[in-house]
Amino acid sequence: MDTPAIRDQAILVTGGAGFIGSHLVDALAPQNEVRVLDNFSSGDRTHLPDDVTVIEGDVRDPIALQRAARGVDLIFHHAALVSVAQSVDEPRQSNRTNLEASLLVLEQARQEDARVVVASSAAVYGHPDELPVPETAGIDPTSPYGVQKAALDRYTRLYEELYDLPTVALRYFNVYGPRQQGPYSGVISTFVEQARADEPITIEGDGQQSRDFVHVSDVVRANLRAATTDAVGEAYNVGTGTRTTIEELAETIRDATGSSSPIVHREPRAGDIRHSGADTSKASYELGFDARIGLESGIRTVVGSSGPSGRDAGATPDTNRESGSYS
Ligand code: UD2
Repeated sequence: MDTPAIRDQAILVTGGAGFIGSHLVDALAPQNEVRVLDNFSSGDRTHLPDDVTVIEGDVRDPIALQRAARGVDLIFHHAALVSVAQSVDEPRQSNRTNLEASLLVLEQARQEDARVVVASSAAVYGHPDELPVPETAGIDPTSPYGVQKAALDRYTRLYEELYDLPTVALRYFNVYGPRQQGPYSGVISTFVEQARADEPITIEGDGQQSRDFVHVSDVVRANLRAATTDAVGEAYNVGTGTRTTIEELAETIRDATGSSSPIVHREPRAGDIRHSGADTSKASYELGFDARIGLESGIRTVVGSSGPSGRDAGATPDTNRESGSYS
């Protein structure tokens, strides 16, 4: 199914200079009036096209948010503190950004009568008790980050039930792609950096843990579908339905980079989730979303990108049939 075009709308993307947000902005900017609210704590100005309005401010600041959201038709809420480890160290600080500020966003959307699409997470499932995990599985987060996303996810759906606001929560699995950078960037960008430098590729634990890696251009397409669907007031898994072990991933990345890096093992990460994989049927049937980018071609878009920053890094993820185009 083709992704419906979104045009002539006033749109706010919170966290729009960040990894996922900036790819979404790229897809929306040509045909809409796009505003980005970002405090640039991890976002990068060079990732933004020229024709968007940038409001430099914190999503926790009601004045900045009000200014950014005035008159919008649609809000994509991607501003967050994404580090699970940081949420364990500083639960109140991450709660302020990930939950309290998110409630401000929902309230602002209510005032503007704007549709809201929020970034939820597979973290809501904790250690999933079934695989692949469907949206009906138990919500049992194992970190403050997961608790915050679970509450946001529920609030988002509640705003549809209580106030008739069109809302959608997207539960991202392990998102990767160009522009993923910084201290908490995910295993794929870490392994690619290590392989490029011919340094050891560091697997934490035995490498038999598995993840569902979904390319950022597929995540953008899921957002565009969520922005137009009639099936609102729902949460959807955004993954590929395919799991890959971390060991397979290390080998694939070493091959893709032609690196001579050794693959080494170190201590497993405390509290690591063993297996994570999405049941994608609800997103497929109700949202019309199916991921298109396979892991090998997706990894090529990371290897082929010009580095962590720069607009070119994420603009055209792939050129083959599984192209990273957003439509
Ligand atoms: C992902 C999300 C996180 C949250 C969580 C929910 C990312 C980047 N993070 O965390 O936001 O939603 O899922 O469960 O998508 N690993 C290595 N070597 C390294 C780095 C990582 O072996 O140098 C392993 C790590 O121990 C883990 C796996 O790779 O088993 C994935 O780690 P990650 O940090 O990329 O993502 P994850 O699944 O912990």
